[in-house]
Amino acid sequence: MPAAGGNGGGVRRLYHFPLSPYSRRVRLILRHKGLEADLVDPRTDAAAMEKMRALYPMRTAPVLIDEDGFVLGDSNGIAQYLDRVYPSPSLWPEGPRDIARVSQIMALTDGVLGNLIDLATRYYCLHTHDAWPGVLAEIGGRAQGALDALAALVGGLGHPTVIATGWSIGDAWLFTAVAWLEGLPARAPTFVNAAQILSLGWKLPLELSRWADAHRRRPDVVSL
Ligand SMILES: N[C@@H](CCC(=O)N[C@@H](CS)C(=O)NCC(=O)O)C(=O)O
Repeated sequence: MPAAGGNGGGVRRLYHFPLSPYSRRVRLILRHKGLEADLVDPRTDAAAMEKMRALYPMRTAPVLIDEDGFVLGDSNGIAQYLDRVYPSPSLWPEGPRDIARVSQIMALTDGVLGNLIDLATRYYCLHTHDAWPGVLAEIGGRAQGALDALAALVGGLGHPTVIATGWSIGDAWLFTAVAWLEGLPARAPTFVNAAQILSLGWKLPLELSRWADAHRRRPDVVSL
């Protein structure tokens, strides 16, 4: 959709939360494609937060305003848009087997993040309700199931990246999620959302941290 009250044209802008995996994966894609963007952190600017929320009805970060004025929310939507409008270099693999693997990793990763974030932030005010243990078991259990499935997937790869030929969008999705989950304990003393996410009782499989080890020193990752 064309930007309503966008950035006036010319400058690509990304509303982002610097440490959020959803925002970090979009920054990785922009970097991969050599696209510059003016980064706006709405958590440090109430007016920017209002503006971002007005631009995308789901009221979440990231939101991209591209140079042409098109406005997109949701990291998946932004990724699809960027890959079609700026196709080279692509982060998507070729071939059904690799496309299937990458797509599944992206869906499982989003399942983990969405379920944990929903429980620990958006619905956390219900945690004293009688029904909460059942909801936590089901929705948290799905997140744990997705984490375990991701661990099994990367455990059986036989190469450091999700597809044999190198870094893909599947790696960007999974790496930023693993790094974010690993970073929660350090943030918990000063960031209540992190403490609440940790309180849900999930466990990050060791295989996922081991898998991430191979990618921590990538220049694009380091510069995030
Ligand atoms: N499906 C969205 C999820 C984005 C999302 O949940 N972003 C979080 C940051 S981690 C957010 O904006 N939370 C603020 C809120 O929900 O009010 C995406 O892929 O971009």
